[in-house]
Amino acid sequence: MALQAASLVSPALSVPKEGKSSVCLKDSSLFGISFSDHLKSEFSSSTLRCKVRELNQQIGAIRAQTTATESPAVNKAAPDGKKTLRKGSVVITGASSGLGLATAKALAETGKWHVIMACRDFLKAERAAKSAGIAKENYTVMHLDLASLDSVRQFVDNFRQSGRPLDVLVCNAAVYLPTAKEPTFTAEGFELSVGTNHLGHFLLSRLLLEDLNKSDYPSKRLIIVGSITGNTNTLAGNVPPKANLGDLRGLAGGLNGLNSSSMIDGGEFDGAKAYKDSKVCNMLTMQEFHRRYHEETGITFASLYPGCIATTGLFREHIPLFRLLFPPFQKFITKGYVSEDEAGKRLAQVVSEPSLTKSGVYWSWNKNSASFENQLSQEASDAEKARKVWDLSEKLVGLA
Ligand code: NDP
Ligand code: PMR
Repeated sequence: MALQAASLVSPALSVPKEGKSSVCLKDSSLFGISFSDHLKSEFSSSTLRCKVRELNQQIGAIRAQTTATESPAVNKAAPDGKKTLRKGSVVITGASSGLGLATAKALAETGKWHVIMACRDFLKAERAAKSAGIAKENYTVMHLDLASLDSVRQFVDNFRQSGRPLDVLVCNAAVYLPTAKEPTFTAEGFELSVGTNHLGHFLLSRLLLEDLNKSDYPSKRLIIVGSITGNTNTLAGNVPPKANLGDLRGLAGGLNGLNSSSMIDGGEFDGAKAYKDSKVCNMLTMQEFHRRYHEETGITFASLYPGCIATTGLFREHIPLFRLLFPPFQKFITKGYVSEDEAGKRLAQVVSEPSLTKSGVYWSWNKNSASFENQLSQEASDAEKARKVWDLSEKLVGLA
């Protein structure tokens, strides 16, 4: 059924049968349209964005000083004599739009969670929270730019100063740059997609593990959002360019595009592949965390594919025609589409459902929206590769 989709698009785009290699899809010819006309002029807006970010950082630091008082997870002296659980405290990265925002909303609505929205654009996040109708007492916005390791460390300091406990961390933010002809880089000079989606989150979660460990909440969790497109054991994961970390030579060289490739496998830059590779790193990192820390800390480590949320900002850099056709394609052809609301409820389950406490698991949902433990591809479940990615990432983010 899904294969019929191929006939809707240009002959340059041929869909491979599972497990078989195929003609390489050049992103520049997706739907038969040249992307160059659609590339945005980044320059004029970037200076302005820098200034806004500086401002955001300052506001973030001030905000974090509005200290919240820590209370034990179980309040023994509730007025009616019953034991009550305090509000859970969850950090969600990239909660200013899409899945992160929908998850923040779903959790805040229960009245059982305080959501720390860890976002690179303070004002956007505030506006998003307001327009989603999240009540003021249920969220705090704190500045975090995952494309800067200094910002990650600053966020951790600010969070600690806020005095809030950390019960659940959700690594959700991501960038996807399918039309980029040349790589762009994080503050430390890592290719932007892997630098943001993987390395920024790697440092954040490594540092915050200590805080999670201190929490007295009954179920502590670290969740890293994965995706079907990083899993080559699926049809979606076989749409070229396919994820492939190779022998990690580019990662070992620092992904800087100077004395090393900007791609993990050492190949030519390809923005769509870089995103998929970053998702493989996300799923490998979750499992490596599980192997290293689950037994000792009792923390649940999990990943998930929430469904295809074809309407989110993730596709903002894609050509307009893709953005127009992608939602109906996913709704009517692949039937993999989910709304932002539904996807938010799914991730909220992984945050809070007592039935989803199993660690080391990659969750997915079936047609009836029931969760199940899914199989990762061979590469995304390769323990040896996970260990190597962990060791190399430690060096790049300055932990080793
Ligand atoms: P969105 O673009 O709507 O959300 C991504 C969020 O990440 C935004 O809030 C964005 O901030 C934030 N972000 C980007 N760069 C940074 C940065 N440097 N520092 C801090 N935050 C940053 O996309 P989605 O909601 O779709 O994506 C959320 C997650 O879901 C991602 O991990 C993605 O891989 C995953 N996913 C998405 C699927 C889909 O079909 N959409 C399918 C499978 C997985 P800002 O608002 O400022 O741009
Ligand atoms: Mg894909 C069951 C089939 C299925 C599913 C669930 C997805 C999800 N996709 C499927 C099939 C196909 N896609 C087929 C047959 C094609 C060829 C026509 C196709 C194409 C396609 C493109 C060009 N799909 C895409 C793109 C993107 O640019 C998206 C991407 O790879 O982002 C990294 C994407 C996606 N398809 C999905 C999902 C969930 C995505 C996007 C998001 C992600 O992984 O985060």
